[in-house]
Amino acid sequence: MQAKSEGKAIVALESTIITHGMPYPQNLETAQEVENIIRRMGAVPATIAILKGQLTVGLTQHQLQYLANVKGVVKASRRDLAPVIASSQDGATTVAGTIIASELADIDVFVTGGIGGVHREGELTMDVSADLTELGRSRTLVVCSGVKSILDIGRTLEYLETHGVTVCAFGATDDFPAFYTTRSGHRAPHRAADAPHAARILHAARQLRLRSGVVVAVPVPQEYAMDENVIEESIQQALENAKKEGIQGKEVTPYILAAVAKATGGASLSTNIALIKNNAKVGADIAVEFQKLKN
Ligand code: PSU
Ligand code: MN
Repeated sequence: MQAKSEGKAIVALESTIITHGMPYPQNLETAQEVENIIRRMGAVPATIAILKGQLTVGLTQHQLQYLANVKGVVKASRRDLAPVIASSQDGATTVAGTIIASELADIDVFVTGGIGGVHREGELTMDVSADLTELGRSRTLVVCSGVKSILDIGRTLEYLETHGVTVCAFGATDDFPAFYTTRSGHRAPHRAADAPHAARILHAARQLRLRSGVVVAVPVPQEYAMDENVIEESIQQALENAKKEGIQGKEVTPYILAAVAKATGGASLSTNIALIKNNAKVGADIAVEFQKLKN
């Protein structure tokens, strides 16, 4: 990759959010805007996906447009990567899948909206996102807005602790954010006060040769945050419907995301778009700062 050989700061972006997380055309518009924000911050965006069996790091505009529109893209987490490639299929990488590709491409920072987690009643269903185990065995720094309250946030934090993932709340807060809302009521174990601080944490982790990741959790800007009660009500409803309809496995997260967006009349989608743009700014800032420490 040219950006790599020139020593530029690169920011990885996932593609499941494009194919399974947002409807067209907002998915494409958001993906393009996020890339532009990263460029304006002086870094290079690299959206990652599998195209006709080819693991592609740094989609072109044309490839981005294709992915945002095409049907039948496989949501690809760790377990799915090899079969999708072997069958020459299109695959959208989840956070876990994108982390694997980022490591292969030697990209240090990855920006997304929300990571997967331990699902509510996960102690019974054992539905725990592979994103969490991947964070435990990768060196990537992931910028996100915490996990959605469709998940069990307390247990998600416990699971991350078990796997040795460094979790930091970003800015002047200790509260781990809950994606649509700025606070989850759960304390993040650490704080990264600003981008240089986050970069120093990543640098220290590298010096220690830790083979585990860092999560930088950035709360959605207050003016775009949703009302806690409104969001909780639509989540409850969505979870009930998912159960009734027998939604299982990898379908659960996309189903609930779509149901919540519908129930909130698109308000959750606007919040989702606002927070990922803000995360792109923070992530690019961290990548640029980290690049300085590396050189
Ligand atoms: N959360 C979101 N939007 C998303 C996802 C999560 O707010 O698009 C996607 C991410 O790609 C994440 C995946 O890695 O869902 C997690 O899916 P699962 O819960 O099935 O592991
Ligand atoms: Mn799952």
